[in-house]
Amino acid sequence: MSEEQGGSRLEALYAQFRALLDAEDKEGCVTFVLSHLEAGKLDIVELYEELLARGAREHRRANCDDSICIWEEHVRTSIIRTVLECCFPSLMKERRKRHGDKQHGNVLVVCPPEEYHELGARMAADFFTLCGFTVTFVGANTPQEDIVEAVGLLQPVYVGVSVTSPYSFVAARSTIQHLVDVRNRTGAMFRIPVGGDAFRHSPEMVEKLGADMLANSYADICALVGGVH
Ligand code: B12
Repeated sequence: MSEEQGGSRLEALYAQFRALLDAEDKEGCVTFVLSHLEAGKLDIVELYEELLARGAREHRRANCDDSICIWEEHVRTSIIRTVLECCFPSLMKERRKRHGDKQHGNVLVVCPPEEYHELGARMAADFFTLCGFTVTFVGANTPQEDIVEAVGLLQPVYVGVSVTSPYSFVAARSTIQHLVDVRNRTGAMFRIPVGGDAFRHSPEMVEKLGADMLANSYADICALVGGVH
């Protein structure tokens, strides 16, 4: 299939999924996605990047005049989260197909304290899984002492830090500094990739926060893990 045909196929699928999401039809969303995955009309990465992430970002506010409608965002995020959980068996099947029982090491994915956006972190965690890692997704608003404790216990090769709100940069810097201190003190070799919407307009923050690299897509994650996918 040409790139153009692939693009219009995904546009058509997105339009159908988006209508179900805008109608807050959770069952419809799950059924639509599972049936298309099963029929091979959609793969996991396309689903995450072209349907779910896009659906989260392009939020239609039906019930509020305000520019931000928190309760609607919660409902929409919760539907997307349900779809993600329902796709977990498909994700693991795809990972086994690509990597068999091989393990490329542990990965931890966290959000700094007061960062409540966790959908992107969850998708990044699943992309690491697809690349053959054993992933612990810790999620939103995690105290830095707990992140450090988890690192000591799990001995990860990557500790991914997700930042969506620019307000979280201060907490992210502090968390990353703690991680760098642990790395220097213990001689651990883990790397600290960062990702999330906050870097879209501020890529210079990657270095300012002390992170090792930026990754924002499945392709970026595959590239940073050096072709193990
Ligand atoms: C959903 C949402 C929420 C939900 C989050 C629910 C949840 N459980 O996640 C709720 C309602 C809680 C929320 C709260 C708030 N939100 Co909000 N939210 C959004 C929204 C609509 C979508 C975000 C999202 O899920 N995107 C989809 C994900 C999949 O995309 P992504 O994060 O980019 O992730 C991808 C990559 O970046 C990458 N990635 C992500 N993390 C990582 C990590 C690693 C290690 C790697 C390798 C890769 C990676 O992988 C993903 C897949 O490709 C955006 C609007 C928008 N257009 O983005 C606003 C938005 C982010 N929110 C915003 C704001 C302001 C807030 C609030 C302050 C609102 C308020 N007044 O309370 C609070 C902040 C709470 C806090 N302290 O964190 C602003 C931020 C802008 C800014 N300059 O500050 C936005 C942009 C809306 C806007 N236009 O104003 N929000």
